[in-house]
Amino acid sequence: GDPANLGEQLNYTITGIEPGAGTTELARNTLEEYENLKGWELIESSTAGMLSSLDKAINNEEPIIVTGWTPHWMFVNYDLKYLEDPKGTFGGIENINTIVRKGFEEDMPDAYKIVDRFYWEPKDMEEVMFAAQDISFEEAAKNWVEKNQDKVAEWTEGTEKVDGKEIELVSTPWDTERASGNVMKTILEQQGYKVTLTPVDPVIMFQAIASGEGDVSVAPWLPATHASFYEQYKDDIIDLGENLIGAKIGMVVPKYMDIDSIEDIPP
Ligand code: PBE
Repeated sequence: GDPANLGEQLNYTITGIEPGAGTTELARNTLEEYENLKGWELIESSTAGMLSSLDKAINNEEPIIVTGWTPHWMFVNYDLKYLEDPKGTFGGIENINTIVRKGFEEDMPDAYKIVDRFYWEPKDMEEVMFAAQDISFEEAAKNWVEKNQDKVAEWTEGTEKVDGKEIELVSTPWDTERASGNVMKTILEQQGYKVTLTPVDPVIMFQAIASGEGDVSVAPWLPATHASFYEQYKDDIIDLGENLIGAKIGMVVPKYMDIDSIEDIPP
């Protein structure tokens, strides 16, 4: 289609996700930072809503601009592209980090060692996420852990099994984190811990670890996606660094659209 009419065709809207997502905050900043987006509006709804709008647009070969991220099956099921982001408002390559509450190392040194060593690749996370399209995340995570006992053995090496010690694992509700949360839960359970996995909004996740209500999270997206939440709580949490490198967020469009950059979106 003719990019000049894009604004009218899309009613000057970008299809967003949950208000509490880091992606949403960065998308709001993006709309402020790019001069050409001054008249555009971010429609905040839900991931499911965004995906159904995307599916509908693609079935009708209509234009659509969504906020999207990787890893995600949307890039497997559809021909999509990230819009270039010359101002870098969505960050670059993202990591997913592990954070723990202060005192966790002293209270549970063995569990601390395990979560500190936990590191996997986007393809591992994708394996769990894609399997979970047909089975539950719990089952998909258990299968992954079973298949990867060599990796798990490296993470648990030299630690002792416990008998029902409780761990509060805090996560977020997206598929990426349902995958990592259930994998970590399965690993810790295998070591004898009793694990509660609670998905909450990103800001609540940081707050829970900072207040000590939560013990561990493997869900923070950094350095950009959750930067403002991280800044707010960084003095009250322990950051154990990346558990995955190579995530990404941004504005995403079907490949058949004639724009390649956020700056190509007509005002
Ligand atoms: N996400 C998936 C989340 C984190 C994981 C990119 C949609 C967000 O806070 O934006």
